[in-house]
Amino acid sequence: MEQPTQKRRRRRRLVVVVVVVVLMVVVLALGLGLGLGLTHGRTSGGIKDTFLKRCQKFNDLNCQNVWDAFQRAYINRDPCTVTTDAYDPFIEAVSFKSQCNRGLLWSKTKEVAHSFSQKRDCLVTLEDTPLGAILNDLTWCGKQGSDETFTSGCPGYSACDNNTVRSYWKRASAAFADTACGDVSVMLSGSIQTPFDPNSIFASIEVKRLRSPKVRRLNVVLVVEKNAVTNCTNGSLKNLQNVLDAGIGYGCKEVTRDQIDKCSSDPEIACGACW
Ligand code: JS2
Repeated sequence: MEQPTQKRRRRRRLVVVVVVVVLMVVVLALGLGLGLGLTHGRTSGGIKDTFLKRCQKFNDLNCQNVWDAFQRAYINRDPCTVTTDAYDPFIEAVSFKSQCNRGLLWSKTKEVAHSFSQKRDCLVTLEDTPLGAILNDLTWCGKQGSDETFTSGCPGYSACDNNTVRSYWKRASAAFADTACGDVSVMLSGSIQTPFDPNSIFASIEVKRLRSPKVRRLNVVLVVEKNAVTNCTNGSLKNLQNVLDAGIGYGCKEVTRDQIDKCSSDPEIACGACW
C-alpha cells in the first residue's frame, strides 16, 4: 500500500514534469513562430528602426511624429484598401523645399539615375529627399484588427490597386513632381521600345503635375547603353511631347552610360556640360 508521502512525492514529480513540458511547448512555439515569420514582422523594431535611422539623417524632422503620421496611413487596415491620400498627413509632416532646375525624374532607369544623383548634387531624385530616402526599397503593410506594421506577408506591388506600398510611391511621386520648377530632367531608357511608358508613375502621375510657367523645360536624357534599341525619335517620346503642358519646352539627348558615369565621377565637369 503506497505511503502518503510517496503519493505526495509522486504527485509533486508529476507537476514538475507538466510545468517543464508546458514551458518547452511555449518556448518552442515562440521560436517556431519567430522562425516562420508567423509574427509577420511584428514591429519588432525592424522597419521602425530602419525608418527612424534614415529619418534622423534629415536633421529638421521630428522623426517620432513622422513615424506616427506614417503608420496612421495603413495600421489596422486591409493592405489592399490604402489609397494615396491616406499618406497625406505623412507627406505634410515631411515637407521639403522646391528643387528649381535640379529635379531629376526617372523611369526604368532607377539605378543610373541614382548613380548620378548620389555623386553630383546638381540633380536631385525623389530618393534623395526624405520622402524617397526613408522608404526606399522597403516593404510594409498593416492588417485589420492589428496595430502592427508587417514587413512580410504583404500583398505584392501589383496584387491590388490600393496597395499599401504602391499607393505610397504614387503619393510621394506626386509630391515630388509638385516641387519641380524651372528646368526639369528625366532619365529614360534607350534600351526599351517604349521609354515613355503610359502606365509608369512618371507618365501617369509626374508628367501630369508639371505645369508651365513654373516648369520652363523638360530635358529628356535618353540613356543609351550598348544594347540601345531606340533614340530620341522614338514614338512614345512624341506622346510625351503631346501630353506635356503647353508652354513647357522639350529637349531630348541620347547620352551613353559611359558619359553619365564619367560625369558622375568627375566634379570638374560642370553639370550643364555633362550632356
Ligand atoms: C517600390 C518604388 C521603391 O520619376 C520616378 C521617381 O520620381 C518615382 O517615384 O517615380 C518615377 C519612377 O517610376 P516609374 O516611372 O513607374 O518607373 P519604374 O522604373 O517603372 O518604377 C519603379 C518604381 C517606382 C516607384 N518607386 N517602388 N520601391 O523603393 C520605389 N521607389 C520608387 N520610386
